[in-house]
Amino acid sequence: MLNIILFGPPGAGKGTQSEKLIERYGLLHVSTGDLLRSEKANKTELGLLAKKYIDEGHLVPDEVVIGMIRNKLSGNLLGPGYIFDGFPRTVVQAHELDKLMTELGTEITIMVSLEVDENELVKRLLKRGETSGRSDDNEETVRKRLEVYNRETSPVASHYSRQGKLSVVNGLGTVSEIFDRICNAVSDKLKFQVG
Ligand code: B4P
Repeated sequence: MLNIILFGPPGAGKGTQSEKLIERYGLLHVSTGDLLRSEKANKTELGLLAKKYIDEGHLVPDEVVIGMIRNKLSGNLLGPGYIFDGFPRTVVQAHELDKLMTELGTEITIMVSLEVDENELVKRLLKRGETSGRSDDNEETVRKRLEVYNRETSPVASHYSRQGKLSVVNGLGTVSEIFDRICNAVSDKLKFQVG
């Protein structure tokens, strides 16, 4: 199986690149942002709980997100692999994901971390906010999300670096340029594994 974590700050292009990676590798998409937004839109108990965290730019509590991931993965045991988009976002979530992968008899192949500077991130998210209707795409919430990312999420990269799985990719450029960089990182990793 090929299991990719697409990592990076809000607006780095995780959702954008996930769509292309799914097409290329036939992976199953697991986006905690999309799952939470769908719960929110359906006004489920979980969605109502998540709403206040998302609208303020905070992370949804680990136990909620982990429960949601376990539900999503159960019953999908076999397949070409997964692309994790926006998950894990804390070191606790990373440990849980590693445990879950072991339970499924597989492991994370690579973490691709998209690097984009803060000015560009803010610009992209405010631009998306003009049309997305997303409650968290406004300047105040975007700044908060970046602060939360730097404090709570960025340490997750060191977790996978210690496992020799981190690959840092420049996230500036056109969508297809960045996609080519990601595919090169994935094939280098696969070559290395086979060799
Ligand atoms: P997410 O939905 O994961 O959203 P994101 O970080 O905003 O976006 P992404 O990086 O995918 O950006 P995109 O490709 O769309 O999270 C939303 C919220 O949900 C979080 O703040 C949190 O509250 C909660 N949450 C989610 N997962 C959680 C977890 N595991 N634990 C706890 N809470 C969790 O790109 C952004 C924009 O840039 C788009 O408009 C795109 O068109 C543009 N763009 C992309 N690539 C570009 C390029 N190369 N050049 C120019 N523009 C580009």
